[in-house]
Amino acid sequence: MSKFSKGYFTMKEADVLEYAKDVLNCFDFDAVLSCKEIGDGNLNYVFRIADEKSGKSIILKQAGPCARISEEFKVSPDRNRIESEILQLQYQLAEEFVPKVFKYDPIMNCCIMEDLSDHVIMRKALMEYKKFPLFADHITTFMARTLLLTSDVVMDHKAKKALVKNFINPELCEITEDLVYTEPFFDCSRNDVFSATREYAERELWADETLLLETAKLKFEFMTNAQSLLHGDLHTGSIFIKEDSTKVIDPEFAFYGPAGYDVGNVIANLIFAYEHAEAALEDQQQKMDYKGWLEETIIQVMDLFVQKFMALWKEHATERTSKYKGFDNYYLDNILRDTAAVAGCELCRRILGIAHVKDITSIENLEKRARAEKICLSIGKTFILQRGTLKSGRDFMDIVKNWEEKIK
Ligand code: SR1
Ligand code: MG
Repeated sequence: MSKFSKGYFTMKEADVLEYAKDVLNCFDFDAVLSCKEIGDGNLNYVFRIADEKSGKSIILKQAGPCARISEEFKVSPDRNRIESEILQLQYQLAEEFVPKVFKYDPIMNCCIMEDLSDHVIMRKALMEYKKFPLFADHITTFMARTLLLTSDVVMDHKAKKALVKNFINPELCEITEDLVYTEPFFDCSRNDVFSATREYAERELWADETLLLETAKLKFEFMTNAQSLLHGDLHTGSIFIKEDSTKVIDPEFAFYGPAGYDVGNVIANLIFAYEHAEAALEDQQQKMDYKGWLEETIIQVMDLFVQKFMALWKEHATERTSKYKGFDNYYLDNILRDTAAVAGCELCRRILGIAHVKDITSIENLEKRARAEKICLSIGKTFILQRGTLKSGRDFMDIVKNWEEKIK
């Protein structure tokens, strides 16, 4: 009996090599295998196993008993089942944009998937000022398909409820409820606030009762609106990209929630890249050019999402009442409202909460970092408070540009 069938333990590189030889039948008998842990996320361990001889390589991702970022977060390794299953489901819905899963191992809580080493993590690439002209088109196809085709508008309602049940993800949802909707909006001990930003946060966010009330409403919507099967953590660190290809990875936060959660995360994280370029680029021409591309991308993400979602609706809606005149616009309006709100929460929580983003923390000039943080917080607050009025990509960008003008 192999040590891998006796019971779960967290693997080191040497164990993964042994696992590849003993359990996986995907390499030649004379393969010359090497293994490296390459994960840099907050939760899991990611190993790349490569055969020097054939050039073949795969990824093994294992969930540990707690989060990498802090042992305080005890999260069941069953999240690896959720991740493997949703990757397979998303592959059926949007094959071009999802890595292929080869195997899920419920004992070792790991899954084996396609190696995407010819792609790079999008956040890193954006911080190197790379452009991806196909990104807006790719990500909007992925989101429109995965969000609409898993909803009650299209699915048989009993089949959809079975998916809701299968993707109940209480521990990972609790992380989002705490880290996104609660802790950034008060002086929580787990927050990690840059000293030059603290006073601004106290005055503009924590003391603003109108804002706090809105965040409470949003938290309850997140917890109760089982609208679509979400990716649940769709930031630029969850996207592998190259010029002609976009792959969405790391859906372990998947569950049935408000569709705007995914769209809002994409928008907020593009804004982090935008503010990174604003603060870090010295060359004015390069800054204008790169921010111009990001602006166009943000606008396209919003507007293409709307177009594709509505086109898919026409083609796939099955629920009788969803075809009543005006219901499609009502439904989309709610998603746009949630998109703005979630983008707002994400902008605030990555500045004040425990899990930051490198786009902002890597800004070396501390005054510029403080300005970038205040801009993100102000955009975030405005998105939350004005969420009912943002209907197009231009509406989002007007707010971004307005705050850049105001905060010097
Ligand atoms: C404890 S996990 C912290 C953050 O990392 C993940 O990527 C999610 O964004 C989560 O909120
Ligand atoms: Mg992740």
